[in-house]
Amino acid sequence: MTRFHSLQNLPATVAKPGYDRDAAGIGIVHIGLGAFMRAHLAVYTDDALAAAGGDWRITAIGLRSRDAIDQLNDQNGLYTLLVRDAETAGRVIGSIADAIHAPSDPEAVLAALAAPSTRIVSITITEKGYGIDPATGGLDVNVPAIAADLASDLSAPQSAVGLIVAGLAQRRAEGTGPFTALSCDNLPENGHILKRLVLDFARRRDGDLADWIEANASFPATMVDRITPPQTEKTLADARALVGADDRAAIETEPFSQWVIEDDFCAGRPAWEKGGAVMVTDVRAYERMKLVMLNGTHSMLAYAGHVAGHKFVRETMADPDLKRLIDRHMRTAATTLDAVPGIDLDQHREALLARFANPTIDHPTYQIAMDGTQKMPTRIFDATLAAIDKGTDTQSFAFATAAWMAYVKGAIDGAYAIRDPREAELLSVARSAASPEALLNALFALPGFVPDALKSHDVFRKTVLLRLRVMLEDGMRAAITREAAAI
Ligand code: CS2
Repeated sequence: MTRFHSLQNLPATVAKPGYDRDAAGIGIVHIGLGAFMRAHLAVYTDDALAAAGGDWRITAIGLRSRDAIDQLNDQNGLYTLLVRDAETAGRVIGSIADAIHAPSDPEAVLAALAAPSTRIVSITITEKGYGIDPATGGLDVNVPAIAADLASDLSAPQSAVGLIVAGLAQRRAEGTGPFTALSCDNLPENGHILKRLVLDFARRRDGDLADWIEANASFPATMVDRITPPQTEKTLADARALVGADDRAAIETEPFSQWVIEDDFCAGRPAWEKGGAVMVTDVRAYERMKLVMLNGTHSMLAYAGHVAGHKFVRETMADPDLKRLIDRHMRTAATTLDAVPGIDLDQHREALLARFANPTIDHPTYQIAMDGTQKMPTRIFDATLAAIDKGTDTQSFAFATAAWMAYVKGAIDGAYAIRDPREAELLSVARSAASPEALLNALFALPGFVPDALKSHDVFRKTVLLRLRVMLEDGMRAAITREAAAI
Protein backbone atom coordinates (compact mmCIF):
# COMPACT_ATOMS: atom_id res chain seq x y z
CA MET A 1 0.00 0.00 0.00
CA THR A 2 1.35 3.42 -0.89
CA ARG A 3 2.29 5.78 1.88
CA PHE A 4 -0.17 8.54 2.55
CA HIS A 5 1.31 11.94 1.58
CA SER A 6 -1.15 13.88 -0.58
CA LEU A 7 -4.79 14.91 -0.82
CA GLN A 8 -5.14 13.46 -4.27
CA ASN A 9 -7.17 10.26 -4.80
CA LEU A 10 -8.81 10.47 -1.40
CA PRO A 11 -12.20 8.74 -1.22
CA ALA A 12 -15.14 11.19 -1.32
CA THR A 13 -16.23 9.90 2.10
CA VAL A 14 -13.16 11.44 3.71
CA ALA A 15 -13.35 15.16 4.52
CA LYS A 16 -10.38 17.20 3.27
CA PRO A 17 -8.98 20.57 4.35
CA GLY A 18 -11.29 23.33 3.01
CA TYR A 19 -8.50 25.63 1.87
CA ASP A 20 -5.42 25.69 -0.35
CA ARG A 21 -2.65 24.45 1.95
CA ASP A 22 0.13 25.83 -0.22
CA ALA A 23 -1.39 29.33 -0.22
CA ALA A 24 -1.52 29.54 3.58
CA GLY A 25 1.67 30.56 5.37
CA ILE A 26 2.93 29.47 8.81
CA GLY A 27 1.95 31.57 11.82
CA ILE A 28 1.99 29.12 14.74
CA VAL A 29 4.88 27.19 16.28
CA HIS A 30 3.55 24.39 18.50
CA ILE A 31 5.71 22.66 21.11
CA GLY A 32 4.66 19.10 22.03
CA LEU A 33 3.53 16.93 19.12
CA GLY A 34 1.31 14.48 20.98
CA ALA A 35 -1.99 12.97 19.87
CA PHE A 36 -3.98 15.57 21.86
CA MET A 37 -2.66 18.53 19.88
CA ARG A 38 -3.49 16.73 16.63
CA ALA A 39 -7.07 16.11 17.82
CA HIS A 40 -7.56 19.62 19.22
CA LEU A 41 -5.60 22.77 18.31
CA ALA A 42 -4.67 21.46 14.83
CA VAL A 43 -8.34 20.73 14.10
CA TYR A 44 -9.61 24.15 15.30
CA THR A 45 -6.89 25.72 13.16
CA ASP A 46 -7.91 23.61 10.13
CA ASP A 47 -11.48 24.89 10.57
CA ALA A 48 -10.33 28.49 11.05
CA LEU A 49 -8.24 28.33 7.87
CA ALA A 50 -11.18 26.93 5.90
CA ALA A 51 -13.60 29.55 7.25
CA ALA A 52 -11.44 32.68 7.40
CA GLY A 53 -8.07 31.97 5.80
CA GLY A 54 -4.90 33.68 6.97
CA ASP A 55 -1.32 32.49 7.44
CA TRP A 56 -1.93 30.25 10.43
CA ARG A 57 -0.45 26.91 9.51
CA ILE A 58 1.62 25.18 12.14
CA THR A 59 5.26 24.17 12.54
CA ALA A 60 5.33 21.49 15.21
CA ILE A 61 8.28 21.00 17.56
CA GLY A 62 9.07 17.69 19.28
CA LEU A 63 11.23 17.75 22.42
CA ARG A 64 11.70 14.00 22.90
CA SER A 65 11.20 11.11 20.45
CA ARG A 66 11.38 11.87 16.76
CA ASP A 67 8.84 9.19 15.68
CA ALA A 68 5.82 11.45 15.26
CA ILE A 69 7.99 14.08 13.56
CA ASP A 70 9.26 11.67 10.90
CA GLN A 71 5.79 10.17 10.42
CA LEU A 72 4.33 13.64 9.74
CA ASN A 73 7.15 14.97 7.60
CA ASP A 74 7.02 11.83 5.43
CA GLN A 75 3.35 12.69 4.82
CA ASN A 76 3.75 16.45 4.13
CA GLY A 77 2.20 17.09 7.54
CA LEU A 78 -1.07 15.33 6.57
CA TYR A 79 -2.79 12.85 8.87
CA THR A 80 -6.17 11.24 9.37
CA LEU A 81 -8.32 12.12 12.36
CA LEU A 82 -10.68 9.26 13.23
CA VAL A 83 -13.74 10.35 15.20
CA ARG A 84 -15.08 7.34 17.13
CA ASP A 85 -18.82 7.08 17.62
CA ALA A 86 -21.47 4.60 16.51
CA GLU A 87 -19.84 5.03 13.11
CA THR A 88 -16.19 6.04 12.76
CA ALA A 89 -15.81 9.15 10.60
CA GLY A 90 -12.50 10.12 8.97
CA ARG A 91 -11.14 13.53 8.16
CA VAL A 92 -7.74 14.60 6.86
CA ILE A 93 -6.16 17.51 8.73
CA GLY A 94 -3.93 19.87 6.74
CA SER A 95 -3.01 22.59 9.24
CA ILE A 96 0.40 21.15 10.18
CA ALA A 97 2.98 22.26 7.60
CA ASP A 98 6.08 20.56 9.03
CA ALA A 99 7.68 19.23 12.19
CA ILE A 100 11.13 19.71 13.74
CA HIS A 101 12.99 17.56 16.28
CA ALA A 102 14.47 20.10 18.69
CA PRO A 103 17.35 17.96 20.06
CA SER A 104 18.68 17.26 16.54
CA ASP A 105 17.91 20.59 14.87
CA PRO A 106 18.00 23.46 17.43
CA GLU A 107 18.89 26.09 14.78
CA ALA A 108 15.73 25.38 12.80
CA VAL A 109 13.67 25.56 15.99
CA LEU A 110 15.10 28.96 16.97
CA ALA A 111 14.64 30.23 13.41
CA ALA A 112 10.97 29.22 13.54
CA LEU A 113 10.47 30.90 16.95
CA ALA A 114 12.19 34.12 15.79
CA ALA A 115 10.52 34.30 12.36
CA PRO A 116 8.43 37.50 12.04
CA SER A 117 5.61 35.36 10.58
CA THR A 118 5.39 33.42 13.88
CA ARG A 119 2.76 35.11 16.01
CA ILE A 120 1.72 32.31 18.38
CA VAL A 121 3.79 29.71 20.21
CA SER A 122 1.41 27.12 21.65
CA ILE A 123 2.31 24.22 23.92
CA THR A 124 0.99 20.83 25.00
CA ILE A 125 3.70 19.33 27.18
CA THR A 126 1.61 17.87 30.09
CA GLU A 127 1.73 19.12 33.66
CA LYS A 128 5.26 17.84 34.30
CA GLY A 129 6.76 19.65 31.28
CA TYR A 130 6.46 23.11 32.83
CA GLY A 131 9.13 22.72 35.54
CA ILE A 132 6.93 24.08 38.32
CA ASP A 133 8.45 24.00 41.79
CA PRO A 134 5.62 22.32 43.78
CA ALA A 135 6.67 24.12 46.96
CA THR A 136 6.74 27.69 45.54
CA GLY A 137 4.81 27.57 42.24
CA GLY A 138 7.85 29.25 40.65
CA LEU A 139 10.48 27.76 38.35
CA ASP A 140 11.98 24.49 39.56
CA VAL A 141 15.68 25.03 38.81
CA ASN A 142 16.39 21.41 39.78
CA VAL A 143 14.52 20.05 36.76
CA PRO A 144 17.39 18.86 34.51
CA ALA A 145 16.17 20.53 31.30
CA ILE A 146 15.55 23.84 33.10
CA ALA A 147 18.90 23.72 34.90
CA ALA A 148 20.69 22.95 31.62
CA ASP A 149 18.93 25.81 29.82
CA LEU A 150 19.62 28.31 32.61
CA ALA A 151 23.33 27.41 32.47
CA SER A 152 23.56 27.49 28.65
CA ASP A 153 23.75 30.19 25.94
CA LEU A 154 20.25 29.15 24.89
CA SER A 155 21.37 28.10 21.42
CA ALA A 156 19.79 24.65 21.93
CA PRO A 157 17.11 24.90 24.65
CA GLN A 158 15.76 21.60 25.99
CA SER A 159 12.74 22.91 27.93
CA ALA A 160 9.59 24.62 26.64
CA VAL A 161 10.19 27.58 28.96
CA GLY A 162 13.78 27.82 27.69
CA LEU A 163 12.58 27.74 24.08
CA ILE A 164 10.03 30.50 24.66
CA VAL A 165 12.58 32.75 26.37
CA ALA A 166 15.19 32.07 23.66
CA GLY A 167 12.69 32.90 20.91
CA LEU A 168 11.57 36.11 22.59
CA ALA A 169 15.16 37.15 23.33
CA GLN A 170 16.13 36.75 19.66
CA ARG A 171 13.03 38.64 18.50
CA ARG A 172 13.82 41.50 20.88
CA ALA A 173 17.43 41.59 19.64
CA GLU A 174 16.28 41.60 16.01
CA GLY A 175 13.53 44.19 16.57
CA THR A 176 10.77 41.67 15.73
CA GLY A 177 7.60 42.00 17.85
CA PRO A 178 6.66 39.45 20.52
CA PHE A 179 4.50 36.37 20.06
CA THR A 180 1.66 35.03 22.19
CA ALA A 181 2.64 32.03 24.33
CA LEU A 182 -0.45 29.81 24.50
CA SER A 183 -0.63 27.04 27.09
CA CYS A 184 -3.00 24.18 26.18
CA ASP A 185 -2.43 21.91 29.18
CA ASN A 186 -4.56 20.84 32.17
CA LEU A 187 -3.33 23.33 34.72
CA PRO A 188 -5.37 25.93 36.60
CA GLU A 189 -4.74 29.39 35.01
CA ASN A 190 -2.28 27.62 32.70
CA GLY A 191 -1.32 30.76 30.72
CA HIS A 192 -0.68 32.73 33.87
CA ILE A 193 1.50 29.94 35.27
CA LEU A 194 3.44 29.89 32.00
CA LYS A 195 3.93 33.67 32.20
CA ARG A 196 5.23 33.39 35.75
CA LEU A 197 7.72 30.67 34.77
CA VAL A 198 8.90 32.49 31.62
CA LEU A 199 9.45 35.73 33.55
CA ASP A 200 11.17 33.84 36.37
CA PHE A 201 13.53 32.21 33.85
CA ALA A 202 14.18 35.45 31.91
CA ARG A 203 14.76 37.49 35.08
CA ARG A 204 17.47 35.07 36.17
CA ARG A 205 19.36 35.91 32.95
CA ASP A 206 18.42 39.43 31.87
CA GLY A 207 16.14 41.78 33.79
CA ASP A 208 15.57 44.04 30.77
CA LEU A 209 14.49 41.08 28.68
CA ALA A 210 12.05 40.04 31.42
CA ASP A 211 10.64 43.58 31.51
CA TRP A 212 10.25 43.58 27.73
CA ILE A 213 8.45 40.23 27.78
CA GLU A 214 6.16 41.38 30.59
CA ALA A 215 5.29 44.58 28.73
CA ASN A 216 4.83 43.12 25.26
CA ALA A 217 4.08 39.39 25.10
CA SER A 218 0.75 37.81 26.05
CA PHE A 219 0.00 34.56 27.90
CA PRO A 220 -3.73 33.79 27.67
CA ALA A 221 -5.24 30.98 29.70
CA THR A 222 -7.27 28.26 28.02
CA MET A 223 -9.50 25.34 28.93
CA VAL A 224 -8.91 22.40 26.61
CA ASP A 225 -11.04 19.28 26.39
CA ARG A 226 -11.11 16.26 24.06
CA ILE A 227 -10.55 12.66 25.12
CA THR A 228 -7.77 11.38 22.89
CA PRO A 229 -6.48 7.84 23.47
CA PRO A 230 -3.07 6.76 22.19
CA GLN A 231 -2.60 5.67 18.59
CA THR A 232 -2.88 1.87 18.21
CA GLU A 233 -2.53 -0.70 15.42
CA LYS A 234 -6.31 -0.48 15.10
CA THR A 235 -6.08 3.29 14.58
CA LEU A 236 -3.61 2.74 11.73
CA ALA A 237 -5.62 -0.10 10.19
CA ASP A 238 -8.88 1.91 10.27
CA ALA A 239 -7.12 4.94 8.79
CA ARG A 240 -5.67 2.80 5.99
CA ALA A 241 -9.15 1.45 5.24
CA LEU A 242 -10.61 4.97 5.18
CA VAL A 243 -8.03 6.86 3.13
CA GLY A 244 -6.79 3.93 1.04
CA ALA A 245 -3.15 4.65 1.85
CA ASP A 246 -0.71 3.90 4.65
CA ASP A 247 -1.13 6.74 7.14
CA ARG A 248 1.29 6.30 10.04
CA ALA A 249 0.40 9.57 11.75
CA ALA A 250 -3.33 8.90 12.16
CA ILE A 251 -4.94 9.48 15.51
CA GLU A 252 -8.37 8.86 16.99
CA THR A 253 -10.62 10.80 19.31
CA GLU A 254 -14.20 11.30 20.49
CA PRO A 255 -16.88 13.49 18.83
CA PHE A 256 -16.92 15.97 21.73
CA SER A 257 -14.43 18.86 21.69
CA GLN A 258 -14.21 22.09 23.74
CA TRP A 259 -11.81 24.99 23.83
CA VAL A 260 -12.38 28.10 25.93
CA ILE A 261 -9.76 30.78 25.34
CA GLU A 262 -8.90 34.03 27.11
CA ASP A 263 -8.93 36.45 24.16
CA ASP A 264 -5.56 38.10 24.76
CA PHE A 265 -3.32 37.80 21.69
CA CYS A 266 -0.55 40.38 21.21
CA ALA A 267 0.03 39.55 17.51
CA GLY A 268 -3.33 38.34 16.29
CA ARG A 269 -4.85 34.85 16.10
CA PRO A 270 -6.79 32.51 13.80
CA ALA A 271 -10.61 32.65 13.75
CA TRP A 272 -10.75 29.60 16.06
CA GLU A 273 -14.34 30.49 16.99
CA LYS A 274 -15.24 29.36 13.46
CA GLY A 275 -14.25 25.89 14.61
CA GLY A 276 -16.35 26.18 17.77
CA ALA A 277 -13.82 27.65 20.19
CA VAL A 278 -15.27 30.06 22.76
CA MET A 279 -13.43 33.35 23.30
CA VAL A 280 -13.86 34.84 26.79
CA THR A 281 -12.23 37.40 29.10
CA ASP A 282 -11.99 34.98 32.07
CA VAL A 283 -11.43 31.22 31.68
CA ARG A 284 -11.06 30.29 35.36
CA ALA A 285 -14.56 28.94 36.00
CA TYR A 286 -14.38 26.70 32.93
CA GLU A 287 -10.89 25.47 33.85
CA ARG A 288 -11.88 24.62 37.41
CA MET A 289 -14.97 22.75 36.17
CA LYS A 290 -12.88 20.75 33.69
CA LEU A 291 -10.09 19.97 36.16
CA VAL A 292 -12.30 18.70 38.99
CA MET A 293 -15.29 17.19 37.15
CA LEU A 294 -13.51 15.52 34.22
CA ASN A 295 -9.82 15.21 35.13
CA GLY A 296 -10.44 14.63 38.85
CA THR A 297 -12.92 11.86 38.11
CA HIS A 298 -10.50 10.43 35.55
CA SER A 299 -7.81 10.20 38.20
CA MET A 300 -10.15 8.52 40.71
CA LEU A 301 -11.37 5.89 38.22
CA ALA A 302 -7.87 5.40 36.78
CA TYR A 303 -6.32 4.42 40.14
CA ALA A 304 -9.30 2.40 41.42
CA GLY A 305 -9.92 0.93 37.95
CA HIS A 306 -6.33 0.01 37.11
CA VAL A 307 -5.75 -1.66 40.49
CA ALA A 308 -9.10 -3.48 40.16
CA GLY A 309 -8.09 -4.77 36.72
CA HIS A 310 -9.97 -2.45 34.38
CA LYS A 311 -7.82 -1.64 31.33
CA PHE A 312 -10.03 1.07 29.80
CA VAL A 313 -12.27 3.88 31.06
CA ARG A 314 -15.27 2.33 29.30
CA GLU A 315 -14.76 -0.83 31.41
CA THR A 316 -14.95 1.21 34.63
CA MET A 317 -18.29 2.57 33.39
CA ALA A 318 -19.50 -0.99 32.78
CA ASP A 319 -18.71 -1.87 36.42
CA PRO A 320 -21.94 -0.96 38.27
CA ASP A 321 -20.28 -0.21 41.62
CA LEU A 322 -17.46 1.83 40.14
CA LYS A 323 -19.93 3.67 37.89
CA ARG A 324 -21.79 4.77 41.02
CA LEU A 325 -18.52 6.11 42.45
CA ILE A 326 -17.79 7.92 39.20
CA ASP A 327 -21.20 9.60 39.24
CA ARG A 328 -20.77 10.48 42.93
CA HIS A 329 -17.32 11.97 42.27
CA MET A 330 -18.68 14.26 39.58
CA ARG A 331 -21.55 15.37 41.83
CA THR A 332 -19.15 16.00 44.71
CA ALA A 333 -16.75 17.90 42.45
CA ALA A 334 -19.63 20.04 41.15
CA THR A 335 -20.46 21.14 44.72
CA THR A 336 -17.03 22.78 44.96
CA LEU A 337 -17.67 24.99 41.92
CA ASP A 338 -19.18 28.42 41.58
CA ALA A 339 -21.52 28.99 38.63
CA VAL A 340 -19.95 28.39 35.20
CA PRO A 341 -21.34 30.77 32.54
CA GLY A 342 -23.70 28.99 30.15
CA ILE A 343 -23.17 25.55 31.75
CA ASP A 344 -25.72 23.43 33.61
CA LEU A 345 -23.51 21.25 35.79
CA ASP A 346 -26.05 18.41 35.93
CA GLN A 347 -26.26 18.25 32.15
CA HIS A 348 -22.47 18.52 32.03
CA ARG A 349 -22.19 15.52 34.37
CA GLU A 350 -24.60 13.49 32.22
CA ALA A 351 -22.58 14.34 29.14
CA LEU A 352 -19.32 13.36 30.87
CA LEU A 353 -20.79 9.99 31.89
CA ALA A 354 -21.78 9.34 28.28
CA ARG A 355 -18.31 10.35 27.04
CA PHE A 356 -16.61 8.04 29.56
CA ALA A 357 -18.91 5.18 28.53
CA ASN A 358 -18.27 5.59 24.78
CA PRO A 359 -17.84 1.90 23.78
CA THR A 360 -15.68 2.76 20.77
CA ILE A 361 -12.96 4.57 22.73
CA ASP A 362 -10.09 2.54 24.26
CA HIS A 363 -8.77 5.07 26.77
CA PRO A 364 -6.29 3.27 29.05
CA THR A 365 -6.66 3.76 32.79
CA TYR A 366 -2.90 3.22 33.04
CA GLN A 367 -2.30 6.22 30.75
CA ILE A 368 -4.43 8.49 32.95
CA ALA A 369 -2.74 7.07 36.08
CA MET A 370 0.59 8.52 34.95
CA ASP A 371 2.13 11.54 36.74
CA GLY A 372 -0.05 11.39 39.88
CA THR A 373 2.21 13.77 41.84
CA GLN A 374 1.57 16.37 39.11
CA LYS A 375 -2.17 15.72 38.78
CA MET A 376 -3.53 14.96 42.28
CA PRO A 377 -2.91 18.48 43.72
CA THR A 378 -4.94 20.35 41.06
CA ARG A 379 -7.53 17.60 40.46
CA ILE A 380 -8.22 16.29 43.99
CA PHE A 381 -6.49 18.24 46.79
CA ASP A 382 -7.58 21.72 45.63
CA ALA A 383 -11.15 20.46 45.27
CA THR A 384 -11.00 18.88 48.72
CA LEU A 385 -9.94 22.17 50.28
CA ALA A 386 -12.75 23.95 48.40
CA ALA A 387 -15.24 21.39 49.72
CA ILE A 388 -13.93 21.80 53.26
CA ASP A 389 -14.31 25.58 52.87
CA LYS A 390 -17.87 25.15 51.62
CA GLY A 391 -18.67 22.51 54.22
CA THR A 392 -19.61 20.04 51.49
CA ASP A 393 -18.80 16.30 51.26
CA THR A 394 -15.22 15.09 50.85
CA GLN A 395 -15.74 11.30 50.92
CA SER A 396 -15.08 10.87 47.23
CA PHE A 397 -11.87 12.87 47.40
CA ALA A 398 -10.74 10.66 50.30
CA PHE A 399 -11.51 7.59 48.20
CA ALA A 400 -9.56 8.99 45.22
CA THR A 401 -6.56 9.81 47.46
CA ALA A 402 -6.56 6.32 48.98
CA ALA A 403 -6.86 4.79 45.50
CA TRP A 404 -3.76 6.69 44.35
CA MET A 405 -1.88 5.41 47.39
CA ALA A 406 -3.00 1.85 46.64
CA TYR A 407 -1.75 2.36 43.08
CA VAL A 408 1.66 3.41 44.44
CA LYS A 409 1.68 0.35 46.71
CA GLY A 410 0.92 -1.89 43.74
CA ALA A 411 4.00 -0.56 41.97
CA ILE A 412 6.14 -1.18 45.03
CA ASP A 413 4.92 -4.79 44.89
CA GLY A 414 6.17 -4.84 41.29
CA ALA A 415 2.83 -5.09 39.46
CA TYR A 416 3.65 -2.16 37.15
CA ALA A 417 5.79 0.99 36.99
CA ILE A 418 4.35 4.13 38.64
CA ARG A 419 5.38 6.36 35.72
CA ASP A 420 5.76 9.65 37.58
CA PRO A 421 8.53 12.29 37.51
CA ARG A 422 8.86 11.74 41.30
CA GLU A 423 8.87 7.92 40.97
CA ALA A 424 12.20 7.39 42.72
CA GLU A 425 11.10 9.57 45.63
CA LEU A 426 7.74 7.78 45.88
CA LEU A 427 9.34 4.36 45.89
CA SER A 428 11.94 5.30 48.48
CA VAL A 429 9.47 6.88 50.93
CA ALA A 430 6.80 4.23 50.48
CA ARG A 431 8.88 1.07 50.21
CA SER A 432 9.62 0.94 53.93
CA ALA A 433 6.00 1.58 54.97
CA ALA A 434 4.93 -1.51 56.93
CA SER A 435 1.28 -0.54 57.41
CA PRO A 436 -1.48 1.44 55.67
CA GLU A 437 -0.98 4.20 58.22
CA ALA A 438 2.76 4.32 57.66
CA LEU A 439 2.18 4.45 53.88
CA LEU A 440 -0.29 7.31 54.24
CA ASN A 441 2.04 9.25 56.53
CA ALA A 442 4.99 8.75 54.19
CA LEU A 443 3.08 9.89 51.10
CA PHE A 444 1.41 12.80 52.87
CA ALA A 445 4.89 13.95 53.96
CA LEU A 446 6.20 14.17 50.38
CA PRO A 447 7.53 17.76 50.06
CA GLY A 448 5.35 20.16 48.01
CA PHE A 449 2.61 17.57 47.36
CA VAL A 450 -0.30 17.57 49.83
CA PRO A 451 -1.25 21.15 50.82
CA ASP A 452 -0.43 21.91 54.48
CA ALA A 453 -4.08 22.65 55.28
CA LEU A 454 -4.93 19.10 54.18
CA LYS A 455 -1.90 17.47 55.78
CA SER A 456 -3.06 18.74 59.16
CA HIS A 457 -6.74 17.97 58.57
CA ASP A 458 -7.29 14.99 60.91
CA VAL A 459 -10.78 14.17 59.69
CA PHE A 460 -9.66 13.97 56.06
CA ARG A 461 -6.61 11.87 56.99
CA LYS A 462 -8.86 9.47 58.90
CA THR A 463 -11.30 9.11 56.02
CA VAL A 464 -8.41 8.38 53.65
CA LEU A 465 -6.89 5.85 56.04
CA LEU A 466 -10.20 4.01 56.50
CA ARG A 467 -10.39 3.39 52.77
CA LEU A 468 -6.71 2.68 52.25
CA ARG A 469 -6.87 -0.04 54.91
CA VAL A 470 -9.72 -1.80 53.05
CA MET A 471 -7.93 -1.42 49.69
CA LEU A 472 -4.67 -2.91 50.97
CA GLU A 473 -6.13 -5.60 53.27
CA ASP A 474 -9.29 -6.70 51.39
CA GLY A 475 -8.42 -5.52 47.89
CA MET A 476 -9.65 -2.79 45.58
CA ARG A 477 -12.64 -4.81 44.41
CA ALA A 478 -13.95 -5.08 47.98
CA ALA A 479 -13.25 -1.39 48.59
CA ILE A 480 -15.21 -0.35 45.50
CA THR A 481 -18.18 -2.55 46.43
CA ARG A 482 -18.18 -1.33 50.06
CA GLU A 483 -17.87 2.31 49.02
CA ALA A 484 -20.73 2.02 46.50
CA ALA A 485 -22.95 0.29 49.02
CA ALA A 486 -22.45 3.18 51.44
CA ILE A 487 -23.60 5.91 49.02
C1 CS2 B 1 -6.66 12.63 31.28
C2 CS2 B 1 -6.68 13.78 30.28
O1 CS2 B 1 -4.57 11.55 30.97
C3 CS2 B 1 -5.25 12.29 31.72
O2 CS2 B 1 -4.82 12.72 32.74
O3 CS2 B 1 -7.45 12.98 32.38
O4 CS2 B 1 -5.76 13.57 29.26
C4 CS2 B 1 -8.08 13.93 29.66
O5 CS2 B 1 -8.39 12.81 28.88
C5 CS2 B 1 -8.20 15.18 28.83
O6 CS2 B 1 -7.87 16.27 29.62
C6 CS2 B 1 -9.60 15.31 28.26
O7 CS2 B 1 -9.79 16.57 27.72
